[in-house]
Amino acid sequence: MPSNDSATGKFITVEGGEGAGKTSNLAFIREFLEGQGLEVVFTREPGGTALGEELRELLLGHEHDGMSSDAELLLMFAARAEHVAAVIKPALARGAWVLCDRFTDATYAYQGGGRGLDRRRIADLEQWVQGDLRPDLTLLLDLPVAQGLERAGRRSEPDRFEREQMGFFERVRAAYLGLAREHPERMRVVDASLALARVQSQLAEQLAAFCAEVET
Ligand code: Z5A
Repeated sequence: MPSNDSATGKFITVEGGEGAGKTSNLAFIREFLEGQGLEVVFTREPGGTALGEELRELLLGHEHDGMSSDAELLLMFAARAEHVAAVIKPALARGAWVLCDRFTDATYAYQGGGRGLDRRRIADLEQWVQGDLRPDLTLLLDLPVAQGLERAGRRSEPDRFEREQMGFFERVRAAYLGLAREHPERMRVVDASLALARVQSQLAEQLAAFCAEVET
């Protein structure tokens, strides 16, 4: 199992494309972990710090609609650098578990897959900003793009990413599934196309297996 060099806590990330149901399931995951008696630090990307939340507004808002893909990538990692240093590493070091709504897999999927940026650049930034820090468990909520867009369409005003076209989201999904094949030791694909109760039973199963593995 991948681990965080000096850390004692565990780092869990949740990923997925448009309308995959991260928001609908994060509270469930958090409650599951807290039910195991764990201290859980719940956070998100981009964001998670005062600086990160400001960068999130720049990244998701429409004030800079024409931002270059390179600027977008670097802003994601600027937010991440602050988040890793100020929140994630300190929490893991004191033994807390960190539950993060998106992390670097999202950069590989959206900036790498979606925007077509060279993944070696992403890998260089990942190494620079994170060192050896990688998630211990990543739950990937996967569903067909059309179904996710249909679900997301029921919500309010689309952000800068949500305005992208079908092809963009197909590339994002393909990149996520490629990452899951590349990292079977930490990534678990959950079928998010099913009814919420069935999605949550898959999540509970994966979390129980992970907690059991950590205990041994
Ligand atoms: N981004 C990036 O490009 N690079 C990076 O490195 C990072 C992020 C870290 C913000 O992410 C954007 O940042 C994101 C990628 C980019 N852009 N996009 N798009 P975010 O996570 O904050 O935003 P989001 O992807 O739009 O997630 P969300 O708002 O949390 O939505 P969701 O989690 O995908 O879905 P939901 O709100 O839980 O559910 C959507 C609807 O479906 C809702 O009405 C639910 O009631 C319904 N739903 C959920 N599950 C079900 C089931 N099982 N059945 C039926 N209906 C369901």
